[in-house]
Amino acid sequence: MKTPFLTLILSSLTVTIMLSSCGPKGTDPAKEAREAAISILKEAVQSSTPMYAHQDDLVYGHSWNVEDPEGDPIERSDVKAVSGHYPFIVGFDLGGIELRDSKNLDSVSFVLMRRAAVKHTERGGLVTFSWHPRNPLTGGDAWDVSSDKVVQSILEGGENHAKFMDWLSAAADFLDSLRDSEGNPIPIIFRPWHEHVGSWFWWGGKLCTPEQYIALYRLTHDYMVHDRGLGNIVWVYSPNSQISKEQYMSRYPGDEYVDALGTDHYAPSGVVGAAPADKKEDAIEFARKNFTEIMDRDLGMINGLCQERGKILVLSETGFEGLGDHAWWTEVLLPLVKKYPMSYVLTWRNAHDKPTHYYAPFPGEPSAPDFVKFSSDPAIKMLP
Ligand code: BMA
Repeated sequence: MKTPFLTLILSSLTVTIMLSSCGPKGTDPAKEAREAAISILKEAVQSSTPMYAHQDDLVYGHSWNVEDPEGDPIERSDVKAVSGHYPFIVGFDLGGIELRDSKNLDSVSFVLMRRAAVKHTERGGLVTFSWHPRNPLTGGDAWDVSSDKVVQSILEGGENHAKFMDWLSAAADFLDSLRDSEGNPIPIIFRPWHEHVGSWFWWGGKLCTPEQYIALYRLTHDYMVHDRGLGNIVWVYSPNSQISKEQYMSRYPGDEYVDALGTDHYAPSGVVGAAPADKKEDAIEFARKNFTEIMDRDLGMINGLCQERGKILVLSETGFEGLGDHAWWTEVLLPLVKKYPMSYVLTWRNAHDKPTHYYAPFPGEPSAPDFVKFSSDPAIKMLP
């Protein structure tokens, strides 16, 4: 039973909570951050000038790693060293935040990640987050597909639901801590539960039903947005490539949960790497044709969905591992990003501890001159 006094306290508490989520003059800084990001993303589509994005660009590169997470000036970037510009968008991965680890699955300190994300935003760029969390049922990693009961176990009513809500809470705490120098939330492009039609992550196609996947995406969205007030998030849906329209849509959480539609697809770099010297040219030819055909089919299909539903097209992950095709940027990627009106194209990380695991150039790398042409093409947006 509520007494009148309790009612008064509760209603003044409600007003206080409502006011504290609003900025001066009743504005909502989270909503404003989201709207600002959406308008940048849409403008890139409308003007056919996609933004270039690179995973982990500011926190390490091909042969370097930030040593001092708290004090580093966050100025180094392989992409900038080659082209003179930072990527417009920098990607980060939250894997590890679920257990409140101090570093993510690729050993990036979350303190550094926070500082880099805020700094990049203050320079005028945008940031995007993927998440490769551990397997909440087995304790293995995101790639542990030994059980098809994981998603079921974390949804409402499942034995790991409370544990999973704690994982979401840890991720939300981190995302909520991404604030500019005035304490306002920065825009966040979030891409949870990606590549989910294939079966290499515990949330993949053979590991849960479409209903369970949709429930997982909606649970994540609703918890972040409604329970945690993270209205600054732009939501990306990005299944893996080489799937039909029916497969693409079979696990779609709904238009009210998703802002951008994407796909992850990589060039068949292994074919080029394995070819003997006298067959390299043929292998490159094959890789170009194969990648372009698949991308044409997938981006054509997803672009159609974007037109139908008023969503933003993105190429959420791509690249040629090791860049064995030195003209890949202008011969392969550029024609594709010019053909489909996409908002951004993200190439994956330049590992500092795996010499051949890189997807962007660095000084002296053979595709660097071609990347300079790509990044200075009027169709590509780098950070000015
Ligand atoms: C993969 C590889 C791994 C990495 C993972 C998450 O594609 O780059 O080395 O741990 O992404 O970033």
